[in-house]
Amino acid sequence: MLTLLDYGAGNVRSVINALEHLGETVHVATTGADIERATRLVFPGVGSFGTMMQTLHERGFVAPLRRYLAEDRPFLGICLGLQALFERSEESPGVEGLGVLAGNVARFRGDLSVPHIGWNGFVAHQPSPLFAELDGREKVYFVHSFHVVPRDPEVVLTTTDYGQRFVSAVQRGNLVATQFHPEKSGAVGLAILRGFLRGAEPRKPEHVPARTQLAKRIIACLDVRANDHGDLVVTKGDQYDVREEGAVRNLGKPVELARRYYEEGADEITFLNITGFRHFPLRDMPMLEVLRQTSRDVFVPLTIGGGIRDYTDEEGRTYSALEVASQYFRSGADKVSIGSEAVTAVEEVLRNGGRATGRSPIEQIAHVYGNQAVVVSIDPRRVYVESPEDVPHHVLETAFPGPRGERYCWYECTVRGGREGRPVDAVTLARVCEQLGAGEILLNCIDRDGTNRGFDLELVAAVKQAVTIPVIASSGAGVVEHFSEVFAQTGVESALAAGIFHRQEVPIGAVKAHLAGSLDVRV
Ligand code: 1PR
Repeated sequence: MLTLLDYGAGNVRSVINALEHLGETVHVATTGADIERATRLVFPGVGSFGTMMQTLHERGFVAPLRRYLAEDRPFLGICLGLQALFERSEESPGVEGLGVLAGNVARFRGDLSVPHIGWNGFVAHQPSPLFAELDGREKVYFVHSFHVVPRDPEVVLTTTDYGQRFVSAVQRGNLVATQFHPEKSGAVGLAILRGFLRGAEPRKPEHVPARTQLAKRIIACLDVRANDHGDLVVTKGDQYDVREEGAVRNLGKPVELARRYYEEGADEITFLNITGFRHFPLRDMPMLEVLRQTSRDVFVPLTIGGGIRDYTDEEGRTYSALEVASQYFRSGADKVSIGSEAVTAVEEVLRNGGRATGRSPIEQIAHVYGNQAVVVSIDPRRVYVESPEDVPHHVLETAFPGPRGERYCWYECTVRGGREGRPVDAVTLARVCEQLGAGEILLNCIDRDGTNRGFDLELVAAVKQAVTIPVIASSGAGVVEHFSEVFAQTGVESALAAGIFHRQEVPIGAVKAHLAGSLDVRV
């Protein structure tokens, strides 16, 4: 019996989807006895080490899990399901892990963007059933801030380079566990899962890279809303105006387009529920259904944004932003993206003399689901000024002077889909959101959105320099050179586009082929 251990945090749905896609029937363990009965056990995990261990104890999973592993029955741990096997983690000092493997879990150190998010390679150190169909050149999807440090070198299955070399999978007998997410690693990940499920003949891939490299990610973004007939459509604005001759532009159906982008090689897919600020998303059930359907056969990370905020309905029932996010995760999202509420939270921190309140959606969602699950989406607009002293904001000297020859500008954050400007600049917003626990910044730009004029490199560079979390450059991509330009000139980890992909002007494959000469990409 294939059993999945669900301790209630994060997106286990995508692991179940991947296993079902491979023809398996998955039993979800709800008691220790379910673990006893398992013949193959999969333990995926996201969130924080401490919360995970606490829940494992509360549900009575710890002793049966230790027994299962002591008997060397087939086990696949994923992400925190790998880290749980060790004695302790720097993430949650004082909390004991399962201690099945000797060693601990450490945070990435050094001058690196953390979390380590994206597609990286692996160096195989021993034969494994997981490698049955691989040749060693593949890339797999990672998202984590901590990595395991085993004391016994014999258990090391793979290593990966990210600033330093770290252990990215372990194996001992029938126990195998990966830091990467096979369920989010496209066809390669499905092949890895198949190797485990079939108990394939252990094999070592023929290609052993000298070192591995994190790929630059290309993200396809789908702005979704109901059109005037009430159908949920993918739309696209020009500088956020999605209407053409009065009607909402309709560029296709969300699930179909997402599938197309997956097949064309998108490294990640983002859905933005762009009227989420108006309509409460838990009422907007079609959006949850879009996620459910997409995650059934799209095996790359899915991010969803729009309407993540506290809400009170007509009957006076209150929903927290965390509950909204939880619904999104349960429906298949790997990350949520917060727009307007991030601006509100930062304004509150600034009013509070720079001190966090602990109440913001960013803090609450990051606490439960981990920083890597929280993206902050910024919608800034350029405002020109004569001199840096004119405004109390982060001001840049620009190579593109304003209409009256102004040589300086700042980027005003907006809320409600660009409808309302707020007195916070994008650089400050990104910095404070990082402090609050955001794991990634999705940096749009209203001036460039839909223009095909290229990313606003000045904005992207300023935000990238201000934070250590990964930054996604967005808005304005028109030709493949815009991608190489933004990677070369700003150092961002990923770039997002919408219009050129929807209109099939520039296929994702063409972007990757163009980048492949000079940068590492997943092909
Ligand atoms: O404020 O938490 O409810 O989130 C709302 C989300 O919806 C925000 O992330 C906000 O960016 C997004 N949004 C709101 N209104 C619009 C609109 O277009 N009217 N879309 C909107 C934002 C920008 C990008 C776009 C890139 C690339 N669209 O998503 O995909 O600019 O486009 P391009 O390659 O065609 O230039 P909340």
